[in-house]
Amino acid sequence: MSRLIVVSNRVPDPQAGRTRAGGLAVALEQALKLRGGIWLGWSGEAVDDPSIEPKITEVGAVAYARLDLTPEEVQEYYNGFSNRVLWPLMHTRLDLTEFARNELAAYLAVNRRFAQAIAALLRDDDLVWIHDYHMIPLAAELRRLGVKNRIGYFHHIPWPAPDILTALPRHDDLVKALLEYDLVGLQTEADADNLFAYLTREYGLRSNGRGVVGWDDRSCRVAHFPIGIETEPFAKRARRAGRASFVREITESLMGRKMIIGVDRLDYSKGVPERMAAFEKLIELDPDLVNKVTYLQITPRSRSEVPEYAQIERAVSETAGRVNGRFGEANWTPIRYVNRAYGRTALAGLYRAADVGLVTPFRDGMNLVAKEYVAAQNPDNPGVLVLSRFAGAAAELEGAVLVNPYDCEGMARSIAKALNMPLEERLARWRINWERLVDNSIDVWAETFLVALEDSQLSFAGRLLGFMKSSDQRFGHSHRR
Ligand code: ADQ
Repeated sequence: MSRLIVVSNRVPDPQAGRTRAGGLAVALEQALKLRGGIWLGWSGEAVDDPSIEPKITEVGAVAYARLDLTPEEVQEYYNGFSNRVLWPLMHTRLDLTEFARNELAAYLAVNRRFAQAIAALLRDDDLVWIHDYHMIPLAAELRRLGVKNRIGYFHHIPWPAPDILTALPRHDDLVKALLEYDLVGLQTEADADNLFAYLTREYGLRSNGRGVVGWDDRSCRVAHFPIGIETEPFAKRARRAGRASFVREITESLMGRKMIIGVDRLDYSKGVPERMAAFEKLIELDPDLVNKVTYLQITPRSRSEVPEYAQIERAVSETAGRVNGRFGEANWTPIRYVNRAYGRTALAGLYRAADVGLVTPFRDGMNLVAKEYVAAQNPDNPGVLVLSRFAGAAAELEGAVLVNPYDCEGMARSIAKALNMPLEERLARWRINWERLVDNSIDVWAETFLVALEDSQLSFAGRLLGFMKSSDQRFGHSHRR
């Protein structure tokens, strides 16, 4: 079995306590332990004169290789191009996309530095798996250094429609760099369709029917691999958490009221203020709910140095304050809004204690909270997932009550429906969702991606025969605009 090299913007610190490690980190570590290998990325530290070589910590068969960045790189590569250009663009928020050429230069430079660090550690047969939008040009940089290994990329966030992507100056460079991967994984079929639509429109490239596009002597397979969660272990955690004093205290404090839960990083893509407004509308439409339902919104701050995140923080606090001021009573706070992170077990227990899981992003690659909420439910008396149709998870979780986050009243009515849903319907909907989660847990996801990546060079000869391209449609020579 080939060794595995995982690359992501951040690498977990193997020496830090890991009670908060999410399913993705656990699954990647599992794959690394199985194959042996290296996890390389940013240490999270900013220093004036970072070493070119990563700090390496070995734990069993896995080496954690952590690179520092300069403060300017953090500002321009991370806060700038990654989080003020690619993040809003990929979430179809052109109004928030702030393109600056110096930030693009820093983004490319950091990718080049990562590529040099990886190339120095690489063996011929290693599989390389790169994660997320911070690292799109990494394969191109590695190829420039002569690396011939199989390199796969997984895009955790949505891939936008071609019209949106082409609003990015130098979008073609970004996509050309993407095509240097052997395998590009997206969350949903719709995301993959958006990328194919771009490739066809801009370059005249088409899939050979198996998701492979090619040009000159290279080829790239594009496919969707919906990410999952650690389904059974998370369900077990939730069962155990029901007995924990922390969760019991919270359920007792509800005094028999129903609970709605929302759990999100504080991010404008998650639609938190609009969700609170829908909760306000719900009480407005049904005043009988006064003092009968509590909405707990758990939202740790993220990316606080990016101005749009300070704005969303204000908007969420203001909306929660308005709703609580308007409907609250001395003995009832309609919205409990907390800005902190919880450990996995506490979170699992809170999901289980909630009658409704409210997940209403405007756009989301997948949304793992939706899946965690389902996994945490009591199979004999499950709560109801109310889910935005624009979350990647909506393509799989057919048992959810789907909502349009742009429609405040529609969301309010759907929450009411979820709160009043009879047990039989709750059971039927939950079972549909649970089965999807069992079939596609995160370890299955990781293995499926890696097997596809391993296969990607084996079928190379076959691909060359299958390409649907003509000489005037060749990538790089046939810009139609
Ligand atoms: P995120 O945008 O971060 O991920 P999501 O998929 O919901 O969104 O994952 C968030 C994770 O953080 C969940 O595991 C959740 O439990 C955890 N979390 C959130 N709030 C927390 C809190 N207060 N305390 C503790 N943990 C908390 C990106 C993409 C998603 C995609 C994932 C994975 O934006 O669309 O699903 O990557 O590919």
